[in-house]
Amino acid sequence: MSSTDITINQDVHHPHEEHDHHHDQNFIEKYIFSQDHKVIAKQYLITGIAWAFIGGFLSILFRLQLGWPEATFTFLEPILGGWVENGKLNPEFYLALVTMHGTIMVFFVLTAGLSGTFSNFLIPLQIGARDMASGFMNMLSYWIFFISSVIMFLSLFLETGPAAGGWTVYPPLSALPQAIEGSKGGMTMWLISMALFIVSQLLGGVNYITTVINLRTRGMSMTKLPLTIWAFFITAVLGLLAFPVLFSAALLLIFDRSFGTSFFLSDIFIAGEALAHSGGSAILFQHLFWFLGHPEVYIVIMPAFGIVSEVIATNARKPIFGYRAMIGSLLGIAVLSFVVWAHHMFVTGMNPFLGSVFMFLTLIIAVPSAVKVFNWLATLWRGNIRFTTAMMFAVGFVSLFISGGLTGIILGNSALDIQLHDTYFVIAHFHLVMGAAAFFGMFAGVYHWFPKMFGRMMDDKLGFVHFWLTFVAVYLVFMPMHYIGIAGFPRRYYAWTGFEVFNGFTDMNMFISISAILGFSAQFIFLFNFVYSIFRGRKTTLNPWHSNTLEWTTPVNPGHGNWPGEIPAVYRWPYDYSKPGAVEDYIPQNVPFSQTQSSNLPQERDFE
Ligand code: HEM
Ligand SMILES: [Cu+2]
Repeated sequence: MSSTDITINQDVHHPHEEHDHHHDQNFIEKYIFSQDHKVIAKQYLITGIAWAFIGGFLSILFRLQLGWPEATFTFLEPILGGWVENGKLNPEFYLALVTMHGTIMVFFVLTAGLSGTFSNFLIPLQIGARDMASGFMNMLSYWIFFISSVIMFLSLFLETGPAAGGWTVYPPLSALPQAIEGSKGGMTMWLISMALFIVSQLLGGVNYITTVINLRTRGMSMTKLPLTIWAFFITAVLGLLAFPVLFSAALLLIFDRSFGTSFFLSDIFIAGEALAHSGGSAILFQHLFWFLGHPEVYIVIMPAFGIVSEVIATNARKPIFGYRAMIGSLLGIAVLSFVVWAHHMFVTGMNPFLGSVFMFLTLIIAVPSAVKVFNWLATLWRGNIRFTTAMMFAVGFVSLFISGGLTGIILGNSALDIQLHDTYFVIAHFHLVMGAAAFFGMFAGVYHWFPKMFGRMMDDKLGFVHFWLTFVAVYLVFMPMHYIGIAGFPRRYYAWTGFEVFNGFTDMNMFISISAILGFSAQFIFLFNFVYSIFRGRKTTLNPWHSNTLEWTTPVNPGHGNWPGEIPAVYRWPYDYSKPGAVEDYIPQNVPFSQTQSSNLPQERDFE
């Protein structure tokens, strides 16, 4: 492969002179099988956006059913074929829709799309490296993800439909191919897709970790790293430790389904007939799933923590408040996230004493979470705030994280959770804190780093409309869900009109569905702005947000290798905003102290 002869050398002074007139890469090398982290980041981003629209569309389909349970939707027939009969969704297909929606959003959009995009884009640019430690493995990681997502997508075209066991694929539904349509071929494809996805995550994660540890530029000590990099780094460690557990669970499930083992099946009778294999435990699968599953929710949110810290500090023109506490709380959350998994299993009949241990550990997570929230608020406090679109989304993120985090404290109490488990209260909790908040982090990141990615600016007016519609819609969708959830409204029910108690919620369900359609439609404003701005957006200047981090010291359209000459050395931490005595309200990390005499007053961070 020709592009491997680009030696990316950290120490040579002008490694890119020869690179520029090195033989021309063809289209495929440059844009398809690229090993340039910036191109790979864009591949992740665009794939993630495509998945987000597919995943979102699926949720609109099932919201139609929930919002108008008596209506017939004949217009769906040409789109969905046999899955709609006389304008009614097939109930099993409903379950498949919920499953695909959750899987796509959690893994393909918020894990691969969010973490993959920004870890890839920012790690080398912000630490001062020419690329990832292994460009080849990085490319492999994207393409394995891509293949895995295509396999998932193709399961939509199976006659028996895609997997229908929920995004957590609990056995026995997932282990018995004869259980329902959605536990047939679709489930096998789900498991194979996830196994490949995990391989891609591990390849990516090893690369991120190695790069952060080994390829930092001169002067870039760990305590001078931007918080984005800290967040991506810890996220990668979480993935590396947690994903293999789901991998083994998926493998064992494949064995149970296809090779007659019984890891997750116990004495099960189907139509009075005992199952041939017995002796396993379905609960074991839940332990394995949630040992990944809980860290996973932080794998989703942590990159957003990092992005939001950067965007808030930059646009409040203030040093981030409590830099060390921010790192400490990331580490604290990371460690704790491994010891709370069973709070998803309070109703599995576990010993109440064990439940109280998990309750205790769960509630402690609120402490580092609150540290982060208070530090963001303290950074905003008396800031010289610029309301860019990215800033709006970052502040929106803080709002959503608070709203969703509070209900986590309620659910963390095992006695309360027994009431609330598997109701819409849980749906509301995790959609606010992980679904919507993580999306807001992603939007903040896209609007903020778009100029660096594409050399042009996104339109702020459209950005504002996009923000406000999305922000309002998110609350209109998820706030009422708490209410019906407390009343016991269950999740994953295809039809609820048969239950007299729930018929009082007809209007509310319709309201939620209308809000969801509004929120989904608003995303087309983003899509338009994104695509239009890539080609027609206003051209950006070198450092449009007057930011301190290293990515803004590269050319507007950096080539492979990022800096044409030497990589800049780093002298200061990334948050020297509005320093007393300074000429400008920002001093980039690569400015030596000798150039800023007047602002070199003893300041907390200068001694590091
Ligand atoms: C103060 C912090 C938090 C606490 C105490 C907490 C607690 C809980 C508890 C106890 C449950 C289980 C409820 C049940 O199924 O009956 C739960 C569900 C969930 N939480 Fe949280 N949570 C917190 C923050 C978060 C964050 C930050 C995220 C995501 C980034 C998140 C994502 C989820 C998800 C995805 C589920 C539901 C999974 C499912 O059943 O499909 N939580 N949370
Ligand atoms: Cu959890």
